[in-house]
Amino acid sequence: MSASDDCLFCKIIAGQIPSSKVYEDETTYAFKDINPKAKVHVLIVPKKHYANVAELAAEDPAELAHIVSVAQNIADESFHGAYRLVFNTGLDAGQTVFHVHAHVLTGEKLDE
Ligand code: IU
Repeated sequence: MSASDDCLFCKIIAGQIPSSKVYEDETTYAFKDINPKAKVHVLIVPKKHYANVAELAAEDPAELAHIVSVAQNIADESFHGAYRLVFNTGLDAGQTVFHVHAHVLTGEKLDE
């Protein structure tokens, strides 16, 4: 784990860059994706900086489980508990921001 001064999501969490907040608690922050791929597209991030989901799972599995429960709550409120949870991991899988984030896609029936 190495927090970077250049990390966009660290700056969003710190309030240095504006975001559309959906949920926040002591360890976790969730906000609307600026380029939504579904009716509801939320990013959930741990406040601590981890580069990707594998690093988070190894270093703080409880936080990973918490992120899943936050995703579940968002989907319960917006689409009867149905959702897709995606962690792009690595450049070649489409990861563009290297602060782990769960994409929660919900709010409508999703393409298979
Ligand atoms: P990715 O899995 O690393 O590709 O996802 C990064 C996401 O962050 C992507 O869906 C962007 O639309 C989103 N995003 C954002 O919500 N706010 C920003 O300022 C930037 C990217 I840059």
